[in-house]
Amino acid sequence: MPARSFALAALLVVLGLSWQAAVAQDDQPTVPVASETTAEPAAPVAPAHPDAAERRERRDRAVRALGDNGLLLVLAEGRASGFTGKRRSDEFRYLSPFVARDAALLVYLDGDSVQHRIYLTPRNPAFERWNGPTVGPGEETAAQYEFEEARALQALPRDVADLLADRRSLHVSATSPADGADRLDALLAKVQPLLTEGLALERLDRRGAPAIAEGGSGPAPEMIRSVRSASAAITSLRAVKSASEIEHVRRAVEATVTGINDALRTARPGLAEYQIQSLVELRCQLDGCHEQAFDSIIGSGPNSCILHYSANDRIMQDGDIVVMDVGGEFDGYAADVTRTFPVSGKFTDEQARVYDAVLAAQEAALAAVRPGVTLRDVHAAAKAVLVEAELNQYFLHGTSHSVGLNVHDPFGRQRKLEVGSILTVEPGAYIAEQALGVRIEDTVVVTEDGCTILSAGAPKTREAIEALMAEDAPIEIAPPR
Ligand SMILES: [Mn+2]
Repeated sequence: MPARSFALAALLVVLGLSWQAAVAQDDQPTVPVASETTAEPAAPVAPAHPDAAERRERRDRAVRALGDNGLLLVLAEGRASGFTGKRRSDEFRYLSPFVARDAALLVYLDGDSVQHRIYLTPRNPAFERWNGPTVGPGEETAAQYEFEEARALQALPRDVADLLADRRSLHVSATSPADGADRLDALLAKVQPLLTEGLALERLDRRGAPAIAEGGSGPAPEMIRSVRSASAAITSLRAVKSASEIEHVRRAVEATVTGINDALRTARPGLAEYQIQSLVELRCQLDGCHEQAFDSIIGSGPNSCILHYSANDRIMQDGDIVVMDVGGEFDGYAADVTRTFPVSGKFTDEQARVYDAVLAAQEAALAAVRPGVTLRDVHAAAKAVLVEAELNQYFLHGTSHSVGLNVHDPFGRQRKLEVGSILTVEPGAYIAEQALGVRIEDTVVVTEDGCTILSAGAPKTREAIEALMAEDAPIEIAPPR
């Protein structure tokens, strides 16, 4: 770890110097290099962060979608974990170019223009000595990340109270613990006494009804400041991906496919599920994924029927079928791909029968994906095939979910797919009494006349899977016992 920190520091120095060189070339005032000064080295003025402009545009659209003198507050919070993603508040990540603990975004309409502020914990040299540099409030941060202001977190309650003097609503993104619900309560308790005299906060639930029943003699309507959820507006934006988001997911899927294909070449009876997991995750990381988007599922034999199996501690046996549901995460964006294979390299007749039915269902569902249909329509297409194959009773979950910053990205139940929506298509059948589970899952992006299968590089027909499994393993792995 120390060696790594040193390498990072060296890299930062190199980047700083090359940026200064670029400035000099452009005939702009030259920033003094460290060797010309005897005092502290000049703080490098960082160029704008590559994600800053797109995040700013998202905030613009979010706040304009709110109407009503749009005032949007987004809190960052700690981590939740599990299958719904292990995220620092996704809505914060969607709208902020960097992740910070104990941070907030405050975005508001000011006449025709949108003001963007970020609130951060002031930097602390003692903390940074142990934990590394943090991003603090100040003009440099504001410039680098495209905010009008980067202020100290302490100023947030006062600023919210001031902005509420002439705005009727505060729209908040903090509807789950991961999105900072606890911190929102604490913040609002600080805001209330700072409001202009006579004004009162009123929490509304997700449907816009008062969360707490009003007494007979509450404040006059014009004195009420409503606290509403902004999630519907943000979710709506997240349902259609930008070109850069699609590219991020594509990178994550590509790394995942490489891992799956290497796993297929490597799997054999006697190896442990976790050895296959390790190989997939190694490939993801080598291909640029910092972490996995969710806990890898390598379920062999009976575990193939456990939908969220993640212990991955069984030794794979001859005759087992294996459900491998994995996804790398590239710069915050998830992949989600499942392939099912026989650990011996050859499907049995019964495995083949179920496998082919699930594959037919998946192909029918893929054919149904296009702009204008709902996730329910896609599910119906898969279901019809499995009903016909008399396997519907073993189909235990939905066919599709949205994918993005979260492996289970939010997506309205009634919402229609649009060009740029990203979703999974993943029917399955799980016959527990036969220890025979099959799931086939692709991550796809909706196009004008259908979809592009981002995970098409991983084989799906029985023939293609068996052929790949017959290839040499890319890495020697010995059975653990
Ligand atoms: Mn999935």
